[in-house]
Amino acid sequence: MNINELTLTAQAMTTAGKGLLAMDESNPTCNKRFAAHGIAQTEAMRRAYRDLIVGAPGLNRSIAAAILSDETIRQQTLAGLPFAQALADEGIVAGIKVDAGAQDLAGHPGEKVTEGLDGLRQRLADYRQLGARFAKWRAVIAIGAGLPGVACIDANAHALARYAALCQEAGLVPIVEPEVLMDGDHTLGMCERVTEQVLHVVFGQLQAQGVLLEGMVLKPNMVLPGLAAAQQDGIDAIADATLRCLLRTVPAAVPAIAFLSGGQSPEMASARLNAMHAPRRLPLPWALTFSFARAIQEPALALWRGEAGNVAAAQRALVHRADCNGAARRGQYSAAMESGA
Ligand code: 5MM
Repeated sequence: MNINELTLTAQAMTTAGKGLLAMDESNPTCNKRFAAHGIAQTEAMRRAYRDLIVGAPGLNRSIAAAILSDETIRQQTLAGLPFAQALADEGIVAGIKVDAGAQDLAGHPGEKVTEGLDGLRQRLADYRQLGARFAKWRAVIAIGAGLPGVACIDANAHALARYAALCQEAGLVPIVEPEVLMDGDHTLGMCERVTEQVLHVVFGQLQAQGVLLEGMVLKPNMVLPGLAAAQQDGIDAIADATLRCLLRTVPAAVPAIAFLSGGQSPEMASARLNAMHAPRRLPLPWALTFSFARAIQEPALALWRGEAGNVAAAQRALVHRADCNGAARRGQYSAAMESGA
């Protein structure tokens, strides 16, 4: 393990004032998003869309790193550059989603375990050759009647830790993403309890597998009430619950925490991240930033609709959302940034 390289990469990915852009949707997920906007679900259109993103002028002002999918890291931009190279040329660190998706957990209805460890050592070596400097693996944890169970949390935490150790062996910084889903009518308090339990188990497994905390990034959910919860708590309650949960569970040696957006509206994701940087909540032991997919991409995708004539407008919308989140990371976001966007 090259400790120096891992530490420097983790710091570069989460450098001050910037965050990560998740553009690693698998083909089925990307196609689903395209279908919602009437966009053709083809490899050429996925390439054109990722070209729009990577070529957006000013993207590197607020984006330090971008997560690619297997298809994209093997493609070239429309100008003929490998996507990882095009990102590197803009000073954006390229990474790769390496999990093989969440499958039903045997014997545990309603629960999933993320697969993809078989052959991972070789795939990581290949991705490094293709220009990746970090990787990402997402586990999903559902809240429901009797859920999550211990078996689901343990299985996912164990897989995350084994993935992370393999990444560091290969010289790639692992993004460890245990996502507690927003689906359901659970309370903010329930999400806090489950997220705390999950993170305790995840960090126990990371320690057991010998993962270097200084050379990883945590990508958790914010602590939120369920989408169908009767009480939708305010921004300050969410910021307090999220920070209380993270302060209880995430060691200070971890350099950065980069939230997923998980289905929040773009504006709410920015506002909640911003609230966590209010002066009265500082200082925090780790950098606290974003690794959003939908909360950065959705407005741009809706504008693009697969039309070449809409590319410039979509790029402006994308960079606007990135800049809003860059500002939120500094505690400088306000609703006024949205007017005239
Ligand atoms: C939770 O999903 C990740 C963050 O995205 P949001 O900010 O939209 O919540 C995201 O990186 C996700 O893991 C990728 O889109 C890949 O998803 P699939 O399910 O296609 O592997």
